[in-house]
Amino acid sequence: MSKIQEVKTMVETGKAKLVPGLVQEALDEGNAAGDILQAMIASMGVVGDKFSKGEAYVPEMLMSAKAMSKGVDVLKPLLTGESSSSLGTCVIGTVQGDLHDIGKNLVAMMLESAGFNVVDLGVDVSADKFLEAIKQNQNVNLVACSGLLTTTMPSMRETVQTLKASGLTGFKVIVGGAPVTQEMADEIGADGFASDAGSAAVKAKELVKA
Ligand code: B1M
Repeated sequence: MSKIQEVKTMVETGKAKLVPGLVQEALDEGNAAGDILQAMIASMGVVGDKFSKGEAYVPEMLMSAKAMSKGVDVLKPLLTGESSSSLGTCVIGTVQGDLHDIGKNLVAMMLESAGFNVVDLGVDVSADKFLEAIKQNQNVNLVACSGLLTTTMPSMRETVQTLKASGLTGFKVIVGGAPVTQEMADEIGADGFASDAGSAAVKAKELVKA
C-alpha cells in the first residue's frame, strides 16, 4: 500500500496518533502536500457516506475529523507561503448551529497565506458575534462564513442579511461549504462564493481589490 493510501485509510479509521507520522512519510516519499490533503478530504467523504448509510456514527466522524486535523497540522507549513503583502483583515467563522470546522480551518489557512490577517471566531458563530468582531477589529474588509449543514443554511442567510443591514461598511462577505452554491450565495446577498479553500483565497483577493 502506498503511503498516501495508508494516510487515507488511517483518516478513514480515525487513527489520529498515526496520521501525522504517515503524512510526514508520504511527504518524504515525494508526494505533494496538496495531493495528501486531497486524499484526506476524500477520506472524509468516505466517512460521510458511511454515516449516511448507517455504517458509521458521530463518534467515528469525530475521530476521523481529529485524525485529519492532525494531518493538516503537518502539511500547514507547506501549504501556506509567507506573504509579504497585507490585504486587510478577514473575520471567519462557521455559522450558528454548525460545529464543522475542518473546511473553515483550511479556508482560514489559505486566506492567511494569501495575505489576510485572519480573526477566527470558531464554530457556532451567531450573526451578532460576526458583527461584534467587525467592530472590535481594525480594517475588517472581508467576512467569511462557512456552513456544512443544510439545516444551518437559514443561519447563513440570517448572518449575511444581518451584516448587510447593519449599516457597517467597508467589507465584503464570502460564503462557502458543501451545501452552498453560487445561486444560493447570490440569493442571500453574499458578495462572493467559493467551492474550496484554494478558490476562496482567489475570490477573496478579487473581492477586496474590486
Ligand atoms: Co457531520 N455531517 N454532522 N460531523 N460531517 C456532514 C457534513 C454530512 C454531509 C454527513 C453525511 O450525512 N453524509 C451531514 C450533513 C448532511 C446535510 O446537512 N445535508 C452531517 C451531519 C448530518 C451531522 C450531524 C447532524 C450528525 C448528528 O449529530 N446526527 C452533526 C451536526 C453537528 C452540528 O454541526 N451541529 C454532525 C457532526 C459532525 C462531527 C462533529 C462529528 C464532525 C465534525 C468535526 C469537525 O469539523 N471538527 C462531522 C464530520 C467530520 C462530517 C463529515 C464526515 C466530514 C466534514 C469534513 O470535515 N469534510 C461530513 C461528510 C462530508 O463532508 N462528506 C459530515 C472535509 C472538509 C475539508 O470539507 O468542510 O466540506 P468541507 O470544506 C470544503 C468545502 O466545503 C469548502 O472548502 C473545503 C475544501 O477545501 N468550504 C468553503 C468550507 N467552508 C468554506 C467557506 C468558504 C469557501 C469554501 O468561504 C467562506
